[in-house]
Order: sequence, then structure tokens, then C-alpha cells
Amino acid sequence: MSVTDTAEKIKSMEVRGAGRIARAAAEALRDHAASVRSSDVAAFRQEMERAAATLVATRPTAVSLPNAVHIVMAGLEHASTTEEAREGLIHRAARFIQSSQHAVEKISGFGARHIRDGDTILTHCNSEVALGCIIEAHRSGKKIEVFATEVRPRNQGLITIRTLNDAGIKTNFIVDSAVRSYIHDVDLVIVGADAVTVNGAVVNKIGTSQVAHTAAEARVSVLVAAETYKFAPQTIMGDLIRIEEREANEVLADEIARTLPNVTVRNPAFDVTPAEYIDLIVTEQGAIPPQMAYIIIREYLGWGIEEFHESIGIGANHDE
Ligand code: RI2
Repeated sequence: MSVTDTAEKIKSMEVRGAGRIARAAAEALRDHAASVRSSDVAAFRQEMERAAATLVATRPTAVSLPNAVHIVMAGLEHASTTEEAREGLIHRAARFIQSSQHAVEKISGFGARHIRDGDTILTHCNSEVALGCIIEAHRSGKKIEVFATEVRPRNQGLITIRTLNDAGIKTNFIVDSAVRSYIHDVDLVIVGADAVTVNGAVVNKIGTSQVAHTAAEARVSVLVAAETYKFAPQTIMGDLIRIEEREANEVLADEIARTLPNVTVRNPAFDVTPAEYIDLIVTEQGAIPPQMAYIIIREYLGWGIEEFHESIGIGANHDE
């Protein structure tokens, strides 16, 4: 798919979910690299940077998107010919897509081990990896039941219940505001993540922090399933994750809004759950307490650290 089409589909949420967005961006860069005709390496690089910027600008919150783009674009400046630049980029894109899929499988296996036979799990929104854990537990023969929220305003819960239904998992579908009414029937909350910050806070679909707060009050564990490329290196440097605020008409139809001139619709797509409400983050490298987020950023997203060191004058080759 072209860069423009991919960007459009990510913006409109036809392609959605932090992992899927990341893979779609890598695919678009790969296809674009294959089609750019320029034989001048500087012009090729410039064109790829333009494409990368178009993709990154589509949705501001899921760091999987800029992380994926960064991984695919890395080293482009060292290529001396267009062919070398093209081949390198196509190779990195393919490797990213493959390792992203592999990470989903690994997290599903690790996460499933935290689910016990007879457990009831609550999930919010539609997370490929969170569902992977639940489905893997079911596949391994554990008898489980799920509560899935509706997820206003985009109703991603509908995708979740279809997937759970097709997997043959007993599922209860509830409105978002019913979480506290059922939390005592729940043994474990599992959600995905759009971003994990250096202090272990998890940015995920709006309502996740209410779910986690409710779970903490009821002493129900909260598990976050997140690939390492959802951790945000820029938060080391103090940058905040921007919470996307989407169109008002996702919440209230324009014709009704027009009759209510004193009403402003607010529609943040994500919220922040502090580390203290999270028991574990399950990554493809294993499960960590959220307070260890810095280690993941340092070990697996080292480029963020290098940039940090450069920014404070330690130098890019500092080897810690
Ligand atoms: P996976 C989604 O965002 C949801 O917030 C979900 O929890 C998160 O991405 C992670 O999804 P949106 O694109 O990568 O629906 O686990 O706004 O599939």
C-alpha cells in the first residue's frame, strides 16, 4: 500500500492498534523504498524522510509508530548508493515486521502463564497482544471467562468480542461504566499499551486508568501486554506523550452538537495509568514490574539513550 493510503487509513483508524500501525508503517516504507526511482542517494534519502514524516504525523500517541519508523530508517545516512540504501531499508522493514509478529507470539505465551484455570479476565479496548494472552490460555486448556468493555466512542470492544467469540471463549460484553459493578467477579485485568513511559506509566485507550484504579481498589491484578517497541525513549529526555484528541463527532453527531452551542465535546483517545496501578508489564523479553521501564528503554531501544547522551554532552559512543 502507498504511503499516502497507509497514512490515510491510520488516521481514519481503518488500520488501528499500536502494533498493527507500526507494521503498516514499516510495510509502507518498504514498498515506497522499492518504488522510488531516483538514482541520487541524497534525493532517495530525502524522499524516504518525507514519507517517514507523513506516517509519523498521522497519530501522535502510539510510540510504536515513531519507534518502527526509526528502526526502519536507521542507518540510511550511512549508505553511499541508492541501491545500498534501498536494500538496507527493505531488509530492516522485513526484519521489524517479522520480529513484531514474533513478539506478539512470545508475549501471548508469557501472558497466558499468568492466567489460571478458572480465571475471569477483564480487558478494555482491542489489543492484539492482550487478546493473544487470553486466547493462548484458552488454547492451553484453561477454562476461562472474559469481561470485555464496549469502548466508547469507537466501539473497539466489538472487534474484541468477535475475536473472543470466534475463539470459543465465554464472554460478557459490558458498557464502559459497568466495570466497577463487575470487578469483584474478575480475577485479572489484561490490557495492551500504546506507550510506556520511563516511569512505568502506561498510555492506553481512554478509560484504561479508570479500569486500573477500580482494579487496584478491588485488589485485582493488572497486567499490561506490550512489545518493547511501545516503550518511549523520548520520555527519558522529559518529553511527554501527546494524548490525541479526536473529532467531536465521534462522540456527538454534528446535527445534535449544532443545537447545543454552550456544549463542548472533549474526546481524548487515550489516558495515562500510573505505574502503581500496574502489577506487571509482559514484554517479549519477559515480564517486568513497571518501575523497570528504564531498563527496557536502555537495553532494547538503545538509540534513545544515545540521543539522550548526545543531548547532555556525554557523546554518542558512551557505552553504558
Ligand atoms: P495492540 C489501541 O489503540 C488500543 O488502545 C490498544 O489497547 C492499543 O492500541 C494496543 O494495541 P487504537 O489504535 O498493539 O484503537 O496491543 O486507538 O494491538
